[in-house]
Amino acid sequence: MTIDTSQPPLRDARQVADFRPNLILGEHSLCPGCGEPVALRILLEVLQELDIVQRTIGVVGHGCYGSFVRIMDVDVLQCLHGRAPACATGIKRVRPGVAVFTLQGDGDMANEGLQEVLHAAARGENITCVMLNNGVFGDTGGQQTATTVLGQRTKTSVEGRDPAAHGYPIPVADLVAGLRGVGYVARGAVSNAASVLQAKRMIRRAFETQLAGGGFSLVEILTMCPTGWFVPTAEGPTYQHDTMEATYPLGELVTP
Ligand SMILES: Cc1ncc(C[n+]2csc(CCOP(=O)(O)OP(=O)(O)O)c2C)c(N)n1
Ligand code: SF4
Ligand SMILES: [Mg+2]
Repeated sequence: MTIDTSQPPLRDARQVADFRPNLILGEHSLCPGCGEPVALRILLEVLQELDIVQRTIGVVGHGCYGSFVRIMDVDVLQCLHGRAPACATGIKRVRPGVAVFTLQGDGDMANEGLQEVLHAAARGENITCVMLNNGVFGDTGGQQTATTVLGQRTKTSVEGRDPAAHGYPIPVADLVAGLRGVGYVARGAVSNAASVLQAKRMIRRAFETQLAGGGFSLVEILTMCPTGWFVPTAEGPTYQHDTMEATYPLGELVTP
């Protein structure tokens, strides 16, 4: 067989467009099939579309997403586990003219710092918190978190989460939605194209709420973690839909 060298190699030929937003400076190092880079992408796209990149400060917690601080072209700081809403509060009060967001996981927000997000919400702090909920401490090997759904297998609940032994999952968005002083709360997902678009709209509304001085906003985003869920990479979205989305319905819980 002769090789037609006038054609680009297959890998280049399939590259129909540059899909990487220019606020992402390099390759991420997360697992194939991870939902967190998708969430990062839509978050950064919203900042660009609202034209607030130059006046935004992010506060990032600790989890697999923590490595994004190296590749995102936005001013960010990383704080102690779970403390991002408190750090964001301080930044916003000192610099009320900037948009301030947190980027945390379920382990960071719901286990290590649940009080931080609840108090920030109850104070009506004019900040936006984003929680990436995969139901595991992904970064440390896939242990159970407060949001692990019943029956879900994790490194520390290998037979599946059992309420008698492990208690019930904590629905963070619902807790926050029950507090006065809250401007916008929503739960989205990134398991298919439609949910990615919906989650992006939610992030945009959360930032719009903050820019309008509308008080605390939270977007919980369900993200695939095939590694921590013990499922093949390609089955991550289906697993997420069948398990997590059944426990955590998607939609807006509080709107301005
Ligand atoms: C005080 C403290 N608690 C726990 C840890 C370990 N730790 C670091 S990252 C992490 C996982 C965080 O999980 P999550 O926020 O859900 O992020 P994911 O990795 O799932 O994206 C844990 C438990 C630590 N380093 N220090
Ligand atoms: S362990 Fe899970 S959350 Fe962490 S990078 Fe891998 S798939 Fe993503
Ligand atoms: Mg997690």
